[in-house]
Amino acid sequence: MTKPTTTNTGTPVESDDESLTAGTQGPILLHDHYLIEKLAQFNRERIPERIVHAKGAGAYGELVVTNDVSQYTKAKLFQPGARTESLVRFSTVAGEQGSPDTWRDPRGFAVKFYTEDGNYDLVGNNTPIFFIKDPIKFPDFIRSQKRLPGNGLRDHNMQWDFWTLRPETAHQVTWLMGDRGIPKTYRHMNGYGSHTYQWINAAGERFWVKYHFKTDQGIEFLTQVEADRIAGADADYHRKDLWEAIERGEFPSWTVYVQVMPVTEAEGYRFNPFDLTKVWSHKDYPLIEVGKWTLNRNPANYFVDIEQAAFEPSNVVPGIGFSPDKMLLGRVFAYADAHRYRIGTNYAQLPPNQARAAEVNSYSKEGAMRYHYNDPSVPVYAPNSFGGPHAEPERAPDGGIWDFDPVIVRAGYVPHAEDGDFTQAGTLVREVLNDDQRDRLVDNIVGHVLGGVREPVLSRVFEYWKNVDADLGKRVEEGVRAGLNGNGSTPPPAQG
Ligand code: HDE
Repeated sequence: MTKPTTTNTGTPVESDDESLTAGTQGPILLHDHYLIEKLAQFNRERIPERIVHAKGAGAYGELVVTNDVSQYTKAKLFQPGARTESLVRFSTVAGEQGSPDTWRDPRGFAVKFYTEDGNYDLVGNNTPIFFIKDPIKFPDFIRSQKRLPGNGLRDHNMQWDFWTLRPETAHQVTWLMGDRGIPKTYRHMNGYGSHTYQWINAAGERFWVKYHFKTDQGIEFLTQVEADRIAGADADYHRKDLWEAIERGEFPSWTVYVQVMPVTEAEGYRFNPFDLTKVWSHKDYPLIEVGKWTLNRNPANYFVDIEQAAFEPSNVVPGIGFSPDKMLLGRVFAYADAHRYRIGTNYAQLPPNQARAAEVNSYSKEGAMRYHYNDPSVPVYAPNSFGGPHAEPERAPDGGIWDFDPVIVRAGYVPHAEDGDFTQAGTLVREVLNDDQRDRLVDNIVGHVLGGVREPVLSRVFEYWKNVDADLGKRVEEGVRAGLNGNGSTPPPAQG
């Protein structure tokens, strides 16, 4: 027996098929408020898509801690045996909401943990690094990866113009143009916190940490040819794969590890440990197992659970803090700001964003779409004499404190002994990739560059890759020149 259709306020409706008119061919009547409600609601069904990471997929799951890392952190979700409900959203970066899942792009790996001390969000990617190291470059970087202002088209020349003018991008671009740039599915890729975070143990001792989510499904990728074919056949290939795997009861899982660096070692480490374009060698700081993270429940409603999900690096809990990584500190501001704009000021009251294991006693009140409110007997100001919530510094996350030189400057990081824009990209190419992976890297770069890169950018591309690795750069230049008109000549320089 189906339920009766009602208006949004529960009044049964006369018809979902015919509008109210004066006679069968007369005017539609203004007081057909149900018709008006339906059309007005339809016009307002969309919220702005995420300005980056607009296309994605998500699921619920849980983290089970399998090792004792309490010597490094007092965070309750990381205590031995702890089980914590979790939500994840995987995504691409540059594509709009309807874009193909299999475009070459880093993948978002945004994890929310509903801990008993409030929500903890670890908003990472499927790569341990990123293109840039200062948040002030982020709008410029993203615009160079999206669409030209005139014709609204994406443009490889613009992408490579930015990348080759900011050489710190080389490490991430090497990852992007390699096999990791197009994962076979969201289940067959690793996740990383990417930034350096701070862990604080019960004794108040501090450690720098990096998170690794290693897929238990194994790393698998799509070649550019496979990805292009799939993009044409099914734009939602990765979203469908994740949904169907969980529906089949084939719950994907990842083993969570951390690298731990004593705070006293940061200054002297051969790479700047807070530079988001760099990794820490696993030889220097081996992976320490933390637990098993499994996805075992599909969202009940895509819009409510995933489109309205709000992940923010500012959501940290006691035992976890920030670090001098400027990109992390920029994100600590930006995400909640984006959510207030994109979802609405009371977004933390929506189902996927509500604290589940912790009680909320904030002094926030009113504002658009509010539907949870404090008990009217609780004062709406602090301090107060009537039992309102009060801060408990000893319980709060201390956000992470660290020593620094307080002189105010606008300057890049001071390079450490082995820091360099191309150092780790070169190590990746020469020591991590095998011959087949290097061959595919060259092919992918050549194919992407042949997609419209022109002088003066083209010469910089060849120099960029020769700086990463001389042989790789030589192969890229040969491949591109052979591809351009077949006789090595290059097209006229880009106009304007
Ligand atoms: Fe994001 N990023 N980001 N980002 N990011 C957003 O938040 C931003 C960066 C990442 O599935 C936005 O709600 C700034 C690094 C993921 O909902 C926005 C900077 C990493 C997601 C935003 C960065 C990420 C986002 C867009 C430079 C990996 C999707 C809409 C300082 C470590 C989360 C939104 C989801 C989303 C800002 C750089 C990952 C605009 C300012 C580095 C996975 O707030």
